[in-house]
Amino acid sequence: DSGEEKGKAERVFEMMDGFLKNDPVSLQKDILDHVEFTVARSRFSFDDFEAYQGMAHSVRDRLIERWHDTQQFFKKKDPKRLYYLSLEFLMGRSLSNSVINLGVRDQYMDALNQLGFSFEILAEQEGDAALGNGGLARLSACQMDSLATMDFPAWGYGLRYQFGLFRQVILDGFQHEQPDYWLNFGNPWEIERVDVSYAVKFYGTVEEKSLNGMNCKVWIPGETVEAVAYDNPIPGYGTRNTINLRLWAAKPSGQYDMESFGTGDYINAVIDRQKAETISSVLYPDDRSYQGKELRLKQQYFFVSASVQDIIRRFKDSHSSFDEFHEKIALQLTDTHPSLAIPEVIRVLVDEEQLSWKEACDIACKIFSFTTHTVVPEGLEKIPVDLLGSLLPRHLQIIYDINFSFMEELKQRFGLDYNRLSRMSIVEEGAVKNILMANLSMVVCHTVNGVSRVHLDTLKSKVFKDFYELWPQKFHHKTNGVTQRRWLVVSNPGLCGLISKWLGTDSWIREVDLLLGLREHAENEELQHEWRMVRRVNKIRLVEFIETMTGMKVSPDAMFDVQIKRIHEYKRQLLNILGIIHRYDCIKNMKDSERRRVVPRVCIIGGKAAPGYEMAKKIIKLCHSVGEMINNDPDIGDLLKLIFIPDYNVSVAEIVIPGSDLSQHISTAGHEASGTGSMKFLMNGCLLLATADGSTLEIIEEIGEENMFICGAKIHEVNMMREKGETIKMPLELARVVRMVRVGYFGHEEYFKPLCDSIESSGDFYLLGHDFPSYLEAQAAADMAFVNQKKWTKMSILNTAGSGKFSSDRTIGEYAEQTWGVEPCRCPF
Ligand code: GFP
Ligand code: GFP
Repeated sequence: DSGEEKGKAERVFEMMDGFLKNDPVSLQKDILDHVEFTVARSRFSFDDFEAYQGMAHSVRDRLIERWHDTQQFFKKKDPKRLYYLSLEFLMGRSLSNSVINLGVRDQYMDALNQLGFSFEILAEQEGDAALGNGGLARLSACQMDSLATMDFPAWGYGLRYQFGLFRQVILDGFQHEQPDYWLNFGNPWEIERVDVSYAVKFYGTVEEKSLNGMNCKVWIPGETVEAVAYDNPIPGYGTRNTINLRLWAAKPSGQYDMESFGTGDYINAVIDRQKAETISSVLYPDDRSYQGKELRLKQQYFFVSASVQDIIRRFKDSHSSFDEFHEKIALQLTDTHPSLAIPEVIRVLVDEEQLSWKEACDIACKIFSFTTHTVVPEGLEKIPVDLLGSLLPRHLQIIYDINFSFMEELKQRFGLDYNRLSRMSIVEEGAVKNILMANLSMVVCHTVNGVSRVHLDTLKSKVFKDFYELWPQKFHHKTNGVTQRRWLVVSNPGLCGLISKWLGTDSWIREVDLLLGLREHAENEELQHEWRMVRRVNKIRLVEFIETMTGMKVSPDAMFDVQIKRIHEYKRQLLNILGIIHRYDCIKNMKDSERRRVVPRVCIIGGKAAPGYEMAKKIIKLCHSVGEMINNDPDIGDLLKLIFIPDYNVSVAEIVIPGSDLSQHISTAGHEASGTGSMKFLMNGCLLLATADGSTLEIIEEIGEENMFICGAKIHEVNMMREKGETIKMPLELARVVRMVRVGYFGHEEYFKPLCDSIESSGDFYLLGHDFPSYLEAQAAADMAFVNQKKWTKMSILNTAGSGKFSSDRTIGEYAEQTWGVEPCRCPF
């Protein structure tokens, strides 16, 4: 920018190199000021938590400064913007990530040291922001980091749940769910925007009115709720750009309301109003069936409506017609959860902005893109027509109108092929009529993306076969990725420093492909030695963490074998546990001379089960019962341990991943759309034991089969076995361990019976029987490899070196270019 374009404030700002100073003395003063004036504790006496709060507020100031600059710059440049709509963001903690991305970590460390505090201890004071369930939600968080770092003019939109994902408490081996009071101690990372709020309407009726000689639909709502914005600045790394994640909270509407307050029952009318807040009160745990849940639908519409109003308001601030709307706006739908944005945009454009139906639909078709994160048709949302019609009467009409035009288009193309029409219709007929949100998204969005290459194949050949035949050009995939800022720089500083030392640069933090440079050193003895040392330190950190969480002492000499992810039958934690029982049984029956050759293992499992998912809860209990037996068996000692880490979340992952040797990703092939946990382990030099599913297939291409342990049926084999309904003869080893569970070797035989039955008498849908032998072989291969530490370390280095493709920077670059058509817009000062 030329000097003239800048205002006075900007010039002063540049001269001063920013208004806020980042030298240790200025930072100390800022921290102490916040302790005194924001936290209201004496600056001469405060504890770790208060110091954390003071520090967090001083970091927040720096975020806000850059965030303003970025937003002003975007306003001035008016680039095409991306709006990323997701009902879930799993952000985890913000402190470390923020100071790293702002480039002030070392300065803060110095400042704190001089004040007598430790950065690490303060960082531990922060709770996790857990506004999401699992993969989809963490993906959204990683993608925000990449969008900011790569300077894209992007905003995220979501819901500010008062209660995030439940806390998992284990009592006697059983999971119990407790509310997550994450806001009870304040949240310095958000900015409440009382100045930014919108009315969101529900229920009521639609009336026809004539306006300027035109027939218009007017929606008279039955309830109005206020959406208030909470902004969460997202700093990029190595750039001044700081983008916004705007989360909406529900508040009672302040609108004058004669009806409810006219009855004289003032107190009850106020209490009634207060109920509005329940809309954003709690995140639904993932049970894959929200069907018919009114509150869930209200949440979806609430966040979508506020976001769409905000987007249109911002656009109108600087444009006088909608001609350029599609050139300035891309709207990304994360799964079908935000797909009500489609009828909402059309409604606002037609009913409120008086565009024609055709103009509005044309715009919608140009701005929306959609990514699906599931492989199973049951995972796709359906909304009962009655429910939608009562909650959002105008939207139902719009969806019917879209469907009508679509059905006409299909008839033109395929004739009166009623089967096809009914398969593709947005409206599902049946005892209960449903709106199929995925079909709605298919019809309107210009692009539908899968989250890995093989996921796209499944979409084309199964889930959306008819749509693929109709519009092959709409189908693409963007293999997921994770951010190396969070998953290496924040969580594994040791390895991070080592990588930079050997590459001679830390540029890989933005240009992750540079990691490939490690390949040439993979056999270098000095690097290997340092690599092992760093990994050892991480293991010791994990050992200490395990002791704090579970009271168990484990040896860092053992192989740490980890499976952390949501508990689900398809992810097959059960296969892992049965494998552990097998190992236990083998060790028990060994002679002393044989035992000496056993590679000691610490098996670590962590993850939450959806509250209503009984089988998953049984798996957690089984893990505890088996652990109880093994861990207390004097015959076994350090040869085998089984640890369940309770309340798995982002912060737990940050400690566990850098400290693990082997990690398991053993979904039944064809069930994991992508999988992103594997990518985090890969980056951290942990070896993978995996089935050929989802993104693993692409990982194999990057690092080579020889650098991981692959097992299980391939996708086409799974499909064939299921089609033929073949029953596999139960392998003897598996039959033996299942029998141990069945006869009560680990107690609770009645409670565990359904787990045994799922393998032996209900058709073994997830194919544990088929995959067990090859799983044991892969485990044996891992043992062999671990004994040769040189070889193991080489594989570990090659894993990190080959992980570049799985950075969310690559994913976002592809989306920006191929799906959204947005370009970087870098804030210059
Ligand atoms: C955004 C932010 C505001 C900020 C302006 C200008 O506004 O807080 O003051 O940018 O920096 F939300 P809109 O883009 O929403 O108009
Ligand atoms: C889903 C899929 C995963 C995929 C993520 C992100 O995860 O395979 O990696 O979305 O695309 F199952 P969950 O939200 O179901 O955990």
